[in-house]
Amino acid sequence: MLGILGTGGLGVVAGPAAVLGAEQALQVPPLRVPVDQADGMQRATVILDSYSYTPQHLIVQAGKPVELLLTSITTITPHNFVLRDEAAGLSIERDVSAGKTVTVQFTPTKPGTYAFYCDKKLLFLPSHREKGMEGTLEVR
Ligand SMILES: [Cu+2]
Repeated sequence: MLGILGTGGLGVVAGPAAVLGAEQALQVPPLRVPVDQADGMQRATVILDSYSYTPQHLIVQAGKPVELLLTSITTITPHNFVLRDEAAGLSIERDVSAGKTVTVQFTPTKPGTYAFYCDKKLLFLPSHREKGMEGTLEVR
């Protein structure tokens, strides 16, 4: 009796555990953007690829300046970085050509969770955002 229960339990645990492992391998944890002691800037590099931002989730502190180095690692496809929230005073739209690095600076003042994304698209095709090129800026 005990033997049968034990085997059943193992079977149930093995399935979900294997699936979890596969998901975790694809995820990059949120980045708490560090404050540069030299100039007080919250500075991070964000890699742009087709069709992703890495890290995809950034955590910053309100009231302190942020500098993002947007680095494209594509060879042809141009991307951009759009972060817009009128109520929070955020209005950023910057093109990042293939293989280039562009710097954006802003100071978030209002805590909240904001989406950033790439709105590039070719005629009739879905936008890069629709292909998953989207990320989260969390302001605390
Ligand atoms: Cu794009």
